[in-house]
Amino acid sequence: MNKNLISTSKFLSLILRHKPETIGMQLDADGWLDINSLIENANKRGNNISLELLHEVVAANDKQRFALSENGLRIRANQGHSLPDIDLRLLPTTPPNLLFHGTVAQFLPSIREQGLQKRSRNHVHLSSDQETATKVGMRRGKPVVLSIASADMHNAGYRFFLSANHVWLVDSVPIEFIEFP
Ligand code: HQG
Repeated sequence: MNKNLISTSKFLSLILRHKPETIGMQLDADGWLDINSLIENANKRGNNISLELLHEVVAANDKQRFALSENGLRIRANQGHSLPDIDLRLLPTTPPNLLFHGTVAQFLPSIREQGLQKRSRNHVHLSSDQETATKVGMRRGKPVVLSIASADMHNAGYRFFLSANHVWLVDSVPIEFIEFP
């Protein structure tokens, strides 16, 4: 993604995951925003976004962070929200045997005590491959990848959701399902 696409993607993440009030807006209960109003409100506040640029960000996004509604009139983030009342209406899904979580060493003592917690987001994020988890961990320093016994966890009654961009979402991961490296 080029610089303009990256900064617009970051701006859209802010609006669609965390702080729509930055441009005086509120998301629908299932996370959608009307695209025309988004562009209008963003531009009113000095963010230079066109419909074309927004479509380019959605299509070119390295993680497919955003989705358009079927009629193309609305946009939402596929995952990563911190806004408490957003329900993406994802269906509980059976996970693979193992999933992965990328983190850093400084969090391990607390993770060993509490398991994985969602912290400021609405879910704990897990990946189906170690490479993605490594990249997630790298955002904070030297990555540490934890293996999660997701099938066992699912059998124990925990619900898993798969976002439209293939991120696995859970409410928490208790320590007994975490394998530390
Ligand atoms: C850690 C990015 C101490 C957890 C990525 C993580 C992802 C604990 C941090 C998405 C803990 C939360 C999410 C505990 C968890 N004690 N630390 N008990 N439990 N943690 O950013 O998973 O590029 O909310 O290990 O690719 O890092 O934005 O979660 O380090 O998919 O699209 O607390 O964000 O996607 O950090 O990243 P985050 P995450 P985007």
